[in-house]
Amino acid sequence: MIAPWWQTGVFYQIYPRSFATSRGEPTGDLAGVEAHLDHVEWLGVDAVWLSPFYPSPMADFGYDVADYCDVDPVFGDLAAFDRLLAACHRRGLKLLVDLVPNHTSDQHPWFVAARSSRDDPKRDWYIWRDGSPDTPPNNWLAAFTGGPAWTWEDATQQWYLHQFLPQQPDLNWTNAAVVDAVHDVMRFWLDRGVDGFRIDVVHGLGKDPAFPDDPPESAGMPHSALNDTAETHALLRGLRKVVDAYPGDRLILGEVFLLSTERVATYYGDGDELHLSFNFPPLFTPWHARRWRRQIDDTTLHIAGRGAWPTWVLSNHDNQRHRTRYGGSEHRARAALFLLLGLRGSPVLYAGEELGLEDAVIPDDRRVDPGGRDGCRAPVPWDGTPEHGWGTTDPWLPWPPDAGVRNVEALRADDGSILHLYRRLLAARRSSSALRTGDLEMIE
Ligand code: ISL
Repeated sequence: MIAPWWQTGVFYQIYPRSFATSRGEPTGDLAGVEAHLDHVEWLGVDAVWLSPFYPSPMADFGYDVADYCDVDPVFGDLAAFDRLLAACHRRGLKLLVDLVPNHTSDQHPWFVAARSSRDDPKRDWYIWRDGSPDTPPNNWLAAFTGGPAWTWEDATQQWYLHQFLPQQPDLNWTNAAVVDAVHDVMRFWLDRGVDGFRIDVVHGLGKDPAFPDDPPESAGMPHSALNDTAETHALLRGLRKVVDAYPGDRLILGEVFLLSTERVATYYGDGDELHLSFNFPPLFTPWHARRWRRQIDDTTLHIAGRGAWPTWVLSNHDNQRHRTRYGGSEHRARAALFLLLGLRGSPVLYAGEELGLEDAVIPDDRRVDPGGRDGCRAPVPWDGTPEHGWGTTDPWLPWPPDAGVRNVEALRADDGSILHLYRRLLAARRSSSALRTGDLEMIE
């Protein structure tokens, strides 16, 4: 059998706010992405994953979605999306959009209706509990705030659940109408021609119906890193059926943020849940051979061991860039690429790592993310001018370090740069079936 594209290809994550602007704004947009696809194609990746661009109050910079089927004016409009998708396809690039089904924005019309009254038909689309205003229904903690994962609604005298910010209420996936509504959202984008979805917090959808307290040994952990229930697997089989009904190998790549590879592996099901899953324990592993060896063995045992295909990722929009995490040395950033592209599985790159970018230093008065993740979201510098190709010297976040020399134009002009190393290694991987689909054997 010929391996599908998502098994042989390399993914490239674009965080649209920080990639490129077409109109000299402090934030990037879809037309800016389209205008820079030359870079993506030249680099030699196979698929783009685009972080959310939907209408959003931006409490979580787009992971709080107020309309799943439109584009926020900050990023453009649906026509701009269609142009970007067509441009990707013309260049032979696949395009994944980010599906955020665990929660909506509190400004989503569904939640606006749900919170309006206990009798509203949408009330049960979210998760409500009775109780007294001073005692949350259980001890679950929200991500980013560290406070309870429940907020008391005075107007209707109930708590609602939010595994993330209070502005991100969790949808109630036991309600069949919610399931149908999200399936329809998927069809909306599949019909437009997307090649699949990266699915946010996909392990979060199902909840233990007893809503038990999180155990004392995980005190301080957000519930979102612990939620791991049987209910979710049936829901995933449902999502999988939606994409499988379309021709052309459409993909679901899930974000399963559980800190055990053995548990992550279960979200592949029996080939009937996720095609691919992120697996973050390696991302959190320091640059240390023995520790990495253990992660690789774990992945081989648990993911490859059940006939599933692993993914490997070192950087994304939620974590310090790996160059910074590994101590800042460019030598190490280069070595890390050999590791990333040499392992058995599908690599996912994060835009800017090919420039060897480090996290930006964010002064206190420029911090905007409630989760403290601004550093890795600094705008990509395209050239050495003070505006770095953005048409403004003052983008939404400070530039990454050394942007005057560490930018696309300068590194492209230097054949020995890390950017050229990325391009050469990606080409080597593409031309070697051993690197793309071969086995992995460890040599002591
Ligand atoms: O970012 C984290 C810790 O700093 C993770 O725990 C993160 O919350 C987890 O990976 C889930 O992330 C996803 O969903 C969040 C959103 O803020 C992240 O950007 C997204 O990747 C809520 O939608």
